Amino acid sequence: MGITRLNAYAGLATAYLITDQAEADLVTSNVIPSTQIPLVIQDKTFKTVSDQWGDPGDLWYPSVYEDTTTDTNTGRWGRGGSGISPLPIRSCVPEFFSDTILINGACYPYLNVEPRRYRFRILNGSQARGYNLQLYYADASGAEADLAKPGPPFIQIGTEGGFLPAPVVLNNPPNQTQRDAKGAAIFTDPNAYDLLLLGAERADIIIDFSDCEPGDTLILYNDAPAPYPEGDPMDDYYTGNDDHEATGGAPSTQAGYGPNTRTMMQIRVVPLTGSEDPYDFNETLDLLKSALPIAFKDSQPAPLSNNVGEFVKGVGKTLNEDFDEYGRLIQRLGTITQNGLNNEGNPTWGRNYMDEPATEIVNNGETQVWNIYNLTGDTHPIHFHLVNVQIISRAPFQIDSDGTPHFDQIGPARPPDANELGWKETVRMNPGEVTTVIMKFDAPAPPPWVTMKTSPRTGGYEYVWHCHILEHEEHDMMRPLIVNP
Ligand SMILES: [Cu+2]
Repeated sequence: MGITRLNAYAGLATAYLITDQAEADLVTSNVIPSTQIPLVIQDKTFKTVSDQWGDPGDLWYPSVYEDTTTDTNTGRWGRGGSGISPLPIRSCVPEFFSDTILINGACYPYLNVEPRRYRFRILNGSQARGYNLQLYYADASGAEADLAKPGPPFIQIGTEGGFLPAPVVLNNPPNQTQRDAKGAAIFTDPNAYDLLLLGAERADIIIDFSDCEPGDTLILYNDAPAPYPEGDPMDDYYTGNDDHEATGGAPSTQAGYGPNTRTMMQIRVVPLTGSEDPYDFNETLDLLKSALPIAFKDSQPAPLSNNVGEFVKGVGKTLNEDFDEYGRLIQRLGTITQNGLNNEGNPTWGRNYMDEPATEIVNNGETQVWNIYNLTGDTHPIHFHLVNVQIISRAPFQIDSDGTPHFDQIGPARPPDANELGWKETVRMNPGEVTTVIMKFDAPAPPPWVTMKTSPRTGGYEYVWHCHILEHEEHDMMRPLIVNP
């Protein structure tokens, strides 16, 4: 507790691939390809200067300013001419968006593919960064995406909750992030992104490269704003981006060099070896339209609600942004019962992880609907332990000019995206929206040699729900989830 963000950052991340008979049947019948490649995505930042904190190539985390010796703007994280001396050591940061994307632990990797179908198991293991994944052919340099030349489409068949009830075609053509005049993403349009993954979200996709020619080069591309959805241009690195040195940021990225958070991975098409794939994109999609609903039914619980797209009144929860006792920005979970005033003297609904009493208490086997009102300016990937949830709807709610939210005044609800149907365990919750989820709290039946222990603090089986932006979950966007035996 308190070092998750550092452990995840310092170490390599990987994933477990969990299988079952429904999946094995799809592979045996060649509906989905047997070749699957995990893509574990993390963002990291590497030091460029030697100082008392380390050397070039070492991982850098924003605990110190890189340039601590002069008041110039050298270094990517100089003091930006602040004039403050000495600069403070930062105890925590609200979030951390790095400048270099690693896939399976490698910077700017390439992958050889044959002209056939591949299955990719994608995990966003980043601290805070989201990805709007798209695929394009490379330009003449081979290093940059040609945004006018889309690559093959994706067929998404699953999420972190398992198989989808129906296949979803993405990158057909790619949806680049739509931005308003200020550069903020327009998230209220459910089609304003392509394959969007915030922290801990996962996607199971099939790409058919059989229309590509050996020698073709493709680029896996991302243009999600960070933070999502407003976006700070200083966190968006690409060739020719604006020079941000005057405000303590990075210089413009030169062609052929990093940092670059848009150009993620190069895919090189090599000649086919062995026999051709039995099915192409259209045949695969047709087969999945009949086979995936069956695999979903055989491997997943039935959906709990048919009211998808409608607002259903349930238990009210809130996502809150406050300042802690040291004046540091803090993100917290809460209920819709006001919890006093925050450090600025404004009403808050947020509670710390250890605040008594626990507020999420359910009975084993109970089904609940939660309406989670996001009072902050960020989209939070809210992650549920123990349960997978079904998204019912997202809808706007009202906040008065004095900041008072109205937990009853609901605008028109919209359904989850097609690739959010079925089961999810990490759900994007957008600012100004109430996200409604339904879930059934079935505590697992342990094997006979394991004794289920109740929590001395709360008397129940204790789980958690939390934001999966790592800097948020630790400060202090997590609450206990108590299941009464
Ligand atoms: Cu968060």
